[in-house]
Amino acid sequence: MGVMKHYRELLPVTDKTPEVNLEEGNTPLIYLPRVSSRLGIKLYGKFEGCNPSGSFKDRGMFLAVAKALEDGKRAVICASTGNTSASAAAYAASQGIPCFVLLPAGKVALGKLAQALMYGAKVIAVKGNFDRALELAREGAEKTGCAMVNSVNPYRLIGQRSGAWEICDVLGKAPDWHAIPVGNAGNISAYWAGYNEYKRIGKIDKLPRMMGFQAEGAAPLVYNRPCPNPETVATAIRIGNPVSAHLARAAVSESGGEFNAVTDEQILEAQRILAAEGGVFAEPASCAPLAGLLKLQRAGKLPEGITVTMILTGNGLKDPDTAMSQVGRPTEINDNLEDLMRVLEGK
Ligand code: AN7
Repeated sequence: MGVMKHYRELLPVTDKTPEVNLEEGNTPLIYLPRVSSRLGIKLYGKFEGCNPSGSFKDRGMFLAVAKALEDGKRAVICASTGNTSASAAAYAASQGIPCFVLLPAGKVALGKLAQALMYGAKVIAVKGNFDRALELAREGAEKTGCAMVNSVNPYRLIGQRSGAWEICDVLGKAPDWHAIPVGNAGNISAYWAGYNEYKRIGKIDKLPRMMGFQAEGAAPLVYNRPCPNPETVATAIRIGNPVSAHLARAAVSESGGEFNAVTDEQILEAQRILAAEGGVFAEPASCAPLAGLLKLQRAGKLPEGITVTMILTGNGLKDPDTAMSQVGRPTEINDNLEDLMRVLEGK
């Protein structure tokens, strides 16, 4: 039914807000038995790759675009490591308004670039990193009056609270730990606000610990200083100066959680484990939390038996290049039964 209809009473929508709906939200919360037993916990993955543009960004984008239209804006602009641009482009297309996206040149996964172009956005490749592209987008928005739909737009984070509400609606409570990748730091802040709101209205009585995971080469929140040249295979979270750093720090300290860094190698290992032992294909950035849980377990810092939800923020299909760089190639055979039998019998 879409997030606006499902959670209307918790959202700042009025009779004047146009309905914007690509049937986002209501994504599966998948119990992962094999990965759970490896870790000695109850592990659920919230598969945000099932959203219409393949990432969690859709949860807030419908609202950012609806409010932009309500305010009389007639175009949207954003900077993006890929998923925000795909989402903005999709919702702008659905409403027939122009969308401008600024991407760090050469550092966006192929699927995301294909999406933004297919949805008809004006795609601008900036010779610089995401942080610089974001500054430019903000200046461009100010000069032109385009609606800025990065997570500095408050409606984005309000819509993204719906992920927390869905988890609680399914589990009947909040998890013990909420594990999430952190880039520009909006989503962890939105989830924390969402859990708190559910507690305030009496839907849950206990809040989770917020566990934020960053890539080692782009970990400003872990090391408590901006990272001028962020670098990681998880291009979605290749961000050195998160705009919502203050909110994310508050979420972690208020909840008794922590930030942790994982290496690219650990991220890719986690991506393979999630796919091959969980049956879920998520993009590299989305696998930082699982990499972190594996790391904490090895250090003896993962309490046994706890319930953990990890947010699988984007679909693995968005970044086929990174996936193919780690797996083997198909076994090729001639079109006869003998060749096939040799393979089936493992010869
Ligand atoms: C798959 O698209 O910042 O901490 O420009 O695509 O809320 O930024 C993407 C971020 C995690 C980090 N996982 O979330 C963008 C962008 C995936 C992402 C994050 C992103 P935030």
